Amino acid sequence: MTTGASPSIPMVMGILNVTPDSFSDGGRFLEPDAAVLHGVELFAEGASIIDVGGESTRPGAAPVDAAEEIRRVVPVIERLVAHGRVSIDTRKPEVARAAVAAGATLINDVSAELWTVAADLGVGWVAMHMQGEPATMQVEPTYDDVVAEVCEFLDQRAAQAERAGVTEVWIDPGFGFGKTHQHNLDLLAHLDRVVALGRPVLVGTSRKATLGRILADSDRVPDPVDPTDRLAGSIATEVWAMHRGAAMVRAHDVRAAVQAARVVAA
Ligand code: HH2
Repeated sequence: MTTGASPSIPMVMGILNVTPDSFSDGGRFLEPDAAVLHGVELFAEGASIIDVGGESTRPGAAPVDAAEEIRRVVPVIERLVAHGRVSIDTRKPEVARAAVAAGATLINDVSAELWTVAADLGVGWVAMHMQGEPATMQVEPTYDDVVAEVCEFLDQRAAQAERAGVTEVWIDPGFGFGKTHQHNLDLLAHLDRVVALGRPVLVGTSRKATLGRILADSDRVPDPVDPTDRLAGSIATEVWAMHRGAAMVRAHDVRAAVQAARVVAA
């Protein structure tokens, strides 16, 4: 049974990175067979949608050219769409077009630049907020008022997309994308203001660095807790986000996130 059909149960977007260098699952699903198998598992665990990505956007990640990104994601999407809904996690119009031709129906766009592509292709679009570029975004993120600035940006981009004719527009505050530890916490604390913008909100905190730091403090260890050991922090923040009104969370640990969503809804 999946959570996708009920509007009252928050949805879970399962993460499938077909990359050698993603921060928590890099290299595990680079082979198409392994990627498809994992995607099918995530659907079975209750994911409403699987987000396929061919370029890591972790801080400092090296950019990938469009041809290589397409080579990674298209064979996986073509096979995965038989099992459920697929989104493409990309910043490149060529990759978005190839992914939609392969069957993806949502463009998850961390650059928030591709709304005309989504309008043209007649698919959904996620506008995520990012300050700067992945290569340098964590060098010195600066805001006067992070919550107000992120809200204003997302509201403008969503309105632009709606005017262009995109009928399914999601907004995402972009946890960890050009944000300090405190910026991330401020955005989570005031997530109700993002929800109040009136569009469905997606939140991606899964296994991210801010959690590694909080969990290290809780374990009284000096170094951030390893990404694969951040489940409790991921679920805590996902529950918080769902309770504040997020309609979907983007998660590596789909089974636990789906269970959490059901408990929150109950
Ligand atoms: N986070 C990542 C990638 N894409 N998309 C949205 N909408 N929101 C997010 O928070 C988000 C995202 C980064 O996580 P991951 O895909 O696990 O890592 P990497 O970028 O290293 O592949």
